Amino acid sequence: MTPSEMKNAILHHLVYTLGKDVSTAHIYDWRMALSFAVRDQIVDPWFGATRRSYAGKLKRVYYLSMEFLIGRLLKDAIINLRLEDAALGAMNDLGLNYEQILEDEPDAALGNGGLGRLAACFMESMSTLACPAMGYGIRYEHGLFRQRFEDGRQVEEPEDWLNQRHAWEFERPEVAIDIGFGGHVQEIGKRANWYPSEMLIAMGHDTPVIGWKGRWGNTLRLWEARPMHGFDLQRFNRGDYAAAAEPEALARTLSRVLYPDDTTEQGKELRLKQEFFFTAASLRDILRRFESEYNDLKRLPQKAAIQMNDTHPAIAGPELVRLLHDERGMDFEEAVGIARNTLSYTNHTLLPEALERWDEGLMGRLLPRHLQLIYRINELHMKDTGSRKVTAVEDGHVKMGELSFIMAHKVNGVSALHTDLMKKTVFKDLHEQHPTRIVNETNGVTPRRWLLSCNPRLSSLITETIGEGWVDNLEQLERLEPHIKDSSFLERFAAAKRANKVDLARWFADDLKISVDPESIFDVQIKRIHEYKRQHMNLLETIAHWLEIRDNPNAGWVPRVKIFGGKAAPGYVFAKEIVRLTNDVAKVLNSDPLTSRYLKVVYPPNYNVSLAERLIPAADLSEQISTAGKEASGTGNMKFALNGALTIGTLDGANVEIRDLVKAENFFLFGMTAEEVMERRKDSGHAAEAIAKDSRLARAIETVRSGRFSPEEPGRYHGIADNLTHHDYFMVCSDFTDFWRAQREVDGAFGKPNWTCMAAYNTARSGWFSSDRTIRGYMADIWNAAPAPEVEDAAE
Ligand code: OAK
Repeated sequence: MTPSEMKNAILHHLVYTLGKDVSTAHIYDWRMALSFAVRDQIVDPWFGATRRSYAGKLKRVYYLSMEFLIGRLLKDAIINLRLEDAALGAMNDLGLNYEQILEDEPDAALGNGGLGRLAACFMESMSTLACPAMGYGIRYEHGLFRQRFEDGRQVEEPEDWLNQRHAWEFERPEVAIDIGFGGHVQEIGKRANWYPSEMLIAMGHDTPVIGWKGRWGNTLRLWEARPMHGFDLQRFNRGDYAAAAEPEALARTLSRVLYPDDTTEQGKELRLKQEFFFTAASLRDILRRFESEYNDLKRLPQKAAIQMNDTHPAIAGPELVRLLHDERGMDFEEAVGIARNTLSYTNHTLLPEALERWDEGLMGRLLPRHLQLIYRINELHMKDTGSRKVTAVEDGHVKMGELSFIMAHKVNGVSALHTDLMKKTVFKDLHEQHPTRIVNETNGVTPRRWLLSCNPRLSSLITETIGEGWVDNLEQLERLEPHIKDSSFLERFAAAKRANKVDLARWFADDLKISVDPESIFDVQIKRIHEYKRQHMNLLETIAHWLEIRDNPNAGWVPRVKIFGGKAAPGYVFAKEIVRLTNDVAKVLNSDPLTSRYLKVVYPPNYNVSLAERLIPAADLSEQISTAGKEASGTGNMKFALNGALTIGTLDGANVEIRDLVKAENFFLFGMTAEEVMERRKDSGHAAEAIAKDSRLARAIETVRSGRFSPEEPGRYHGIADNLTHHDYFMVCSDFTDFWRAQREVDGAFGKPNWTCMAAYNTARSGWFSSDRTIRGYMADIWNAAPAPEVEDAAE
């Protein structure tokens, strides 16, 4: 497409789709017009892919996920369709600012964090690899809350991305599926009919996901809850206006809002309803499609692979059995076998507070037939394994991890360490019974968004050096290695990083009114706020460092900017205290005339995908400092390494694999191993002991306790200080001393010529962390699916 063709398409949409005249169009109108012009280019390859899946009778992958943290889509589509020159040219021609238009798009924040963002990367990779697939989730009216700071405290505001028209989706009113809850079950022999007492409709909305060079396009189908009987006209006519709208409002509640808890389980009824709602709608849609093509349900596992993204869609097991057994008359054991061969399950955390358990009473009330089937599935499992241990139901609760395990033919962890721990801990017994069921698929990230799109300077340098093949064959980054000896390459590598830092510093100055020196170390920790991720350990180290600079302000300190980003779950009190402490510390440090040249703290509010795209390319140091054994994988860690940041990290999650690949000398390792953590926890005095041994740590904790950062309320942080001194489950104190040592090693290395070599090695050896590699792994080890044959690029 040429710039002038693009310009004509934009003008056409401005007038005929949006009904706006050039003279009255706002930035929103231009963005929508550009989005529609780009979307037009998606439709043909997207339809083409669908036609080929049907014509070739290809096996389809269905990715069921409660969350898809997709972020902005316009730039992604432009890049994958290679429309940058056309779009930029058209915008210039129209006298518009291209960057500003891209920035106008709201983030689609239909997820909390890692799990949701992984689902988004997977969708893009499945399209790039021409893996016929469909994502299924919920079209939340309100995605993850917006975070604002008020006196340093986190305030949550509703996110309303759908206040504006969403340019990328196609409404599918004809894809409307009845979903029931409650009611009673009528048993007929071993089968049963379920008569729900409450019904609503799941309506589909399709978003095309286009792969690299437009060679394939899959669909993300998100369900919206609609009332079965909308508006009550009788009540309205009687003048009871609020009651007239009630059934509608009630039904819509189901897709109203994303639960904002990241890895904490709340056990709320509405949440279980959401889970069943989207899972049941998706399964019905999958079976309908299958039955339109094939007439033998026994072939389901050959033609469909259904991935459960964590346990949120775990009800898929019993529901699929119900559809096959109760509704289609298949023998129960056969139905279980077919469901199992179709289903697989990814576990994303071992934190006990995240493992879903549903009260049997609640489950029986909402899903009476499913509870009966869960009992039968359990009995069958005991019979098959000869075990007398009831697995999926215990203490009046249905355990969704165990249920998922039993109903899946493969269960995967998301990093080598995590998979290993799964076998040794939460799924120890089940693993012994099914030793080949657990497999590892280490996470990955899409290089299109997380390098090509977010870091154009580094991307251009890479392409000029080794050609463009890396974009969909990321392991080609290895070819950079010989250039790491070449001083002109290294200079350009450093220059790209510096320019990204200058951009970020300008943004901090303009948007946050904080000035930072781009020559400083940009040290970044961005992720959900959680004790196991240990933002508070990072803060303690910052405080200790600050105190040391104050003791000796002229000692030639290496300047640093500590950058934090992340949201706390609204009900997670401790995490919210960490948020506030971070802001309070920033206030004191940034205004300290003795030290602020050397040390600043920046905490931009409302961390989201777009902010990550801005911060990661400018980072020198990536903080991956979770308590070993607690972070299942991490994916931010991969994005940083890929963009030439060095990691300071523990041997946790995928850090282990990152360090193996980028080599120990290019990674700042510290802290206890997962085994050492478990061992040390047995000693109840571990925190006190660690504090007694490290005067810097003791002083930092005392400074927090003293009210130095909260003079107007000196007791504000006693809770944090007490927790660290007496409890410290996440071993902040015990790892602090080694963390401090590693940070000083960073100071020593930064600014030396070798730093750029280390950074470049990180980029050159991160190719394995492409989500293309991960998806190939799932296709081979779990889905038994192949890419569509002979696919050609649609865009050049
Ligand atoms: C969210 C809700 C329930 C269970 C797990 C999560 C979650 O986001 N887990 C995260 O998944 C990521 C993708 O696999 C991992 O990289 C993170 O380590 C993990 O915490």
